[in-house]
Amino acid sequence: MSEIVISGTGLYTPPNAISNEELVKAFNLYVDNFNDENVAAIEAGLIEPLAHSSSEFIVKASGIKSRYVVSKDGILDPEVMAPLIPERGNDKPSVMIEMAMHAADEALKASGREPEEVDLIICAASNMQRPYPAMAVELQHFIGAKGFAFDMNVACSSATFGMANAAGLLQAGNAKVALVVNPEICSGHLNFRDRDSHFIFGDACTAAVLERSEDAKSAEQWAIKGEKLVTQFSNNIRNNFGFLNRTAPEHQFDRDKLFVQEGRKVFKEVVPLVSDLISSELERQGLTPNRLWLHQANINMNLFIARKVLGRDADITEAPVILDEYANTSSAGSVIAFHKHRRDMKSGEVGVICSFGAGYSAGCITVQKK
Ligand code: CO8
Repeated sequence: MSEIVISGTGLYTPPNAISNEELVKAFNLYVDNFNDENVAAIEAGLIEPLAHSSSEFIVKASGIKSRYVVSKDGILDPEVMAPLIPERGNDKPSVMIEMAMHAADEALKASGREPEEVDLIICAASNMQRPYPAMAVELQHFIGAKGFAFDMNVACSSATFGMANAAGLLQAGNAKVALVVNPEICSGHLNFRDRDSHFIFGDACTAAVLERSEDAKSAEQWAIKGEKLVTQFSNNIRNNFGFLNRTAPEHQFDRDKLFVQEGRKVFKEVVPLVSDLISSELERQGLTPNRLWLHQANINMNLFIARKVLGRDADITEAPVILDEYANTSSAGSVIAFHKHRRDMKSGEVGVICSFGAGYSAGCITVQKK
């Protein structure tokens, strides 16, 4: 079987940063307005007053200090509390694909490939801007790629599941140059009025080029030594938005039509699932990791997982953190960590790109620098 390599990666970071302080200020204004407007009902005991959020809590509970978003103003307007992204004509690249084009451009340049050499595109993300035509086919059109393209959604694990699928299709001879993009506009499905989760997510897009080792020509290549994907049903992270919502109009805009989670349960259940996945994969391959590029949801979660896998505390270079700056960018997170924190590694060193999230789903790609 041919060895598959990652021959280039790219990252698109939206231009608008929001600090915890800015986000909390807007949230607390919304809370004050709500409590003022409902003072009579609150005093009568008919509804509970809303509570303030705090930057200190956010940093302590998650490690998140800021995030980037596609559109900032609406999120910080207590009357809106959502990004405002105007619709575009069908002849223009959609927002997700514009992000993907930036990330793809960087990844293709790094791999020494031209867009027209790409013959497989997978757009793997936790939400698609529309059901059809596939986002990936739109990207294929706008960059002038050949072959075939399709979308897949495995929530936060979309990138690793996408890479594993691309590797399989390359190995089977269905394509020669694969591009996997992960445009995540998490701000579009986050409830900025929910104190428990308003701080969790940010927007970003990553891209990776995969090809057979014998075809690759980039200076830096990462051989895929193994892939392991797992899923296990859970209602603890859920979003019930979908095409049937309008068929039950009385519930169309309920809270569960955006991201909802039982964060503490997720933490407890996913840490062992992921630690076991990475450890068993490395044992099966007889490899010792030099680096863990983990999904970027929560710093405490990553410290736990790294400690279980390594059998000791990881230092910051062994399990790099980008969630402090980017927050949780869903499937893009582990790839951002890989993209930004690998240049110092030497030939022969091994790392694990590992994602985990809703489903539950977890994906683990072991790579070795050539
Ligand atoms: N400010 C101040 N206090 C707060 C706030 C706040 N904003 N929020 C909650 N509190 C309070 C609570 O009320 C509670 O108070 P009390 O103790 O008096 O009851 C206290 O703080 C503790 O609350 P929690 O138990 O909820 O806090 P945790 O320590 O558990 O931290 C976290 C919450 C950060 C959410 C944490 O549980 C966590 O990170 N869990 C893991 C979650 C995770 O990894 N989820 C993966 C989701 S990503 C995914 O799958 C992709 C989905 C698709 C993308 C969607 C994009 C929108």
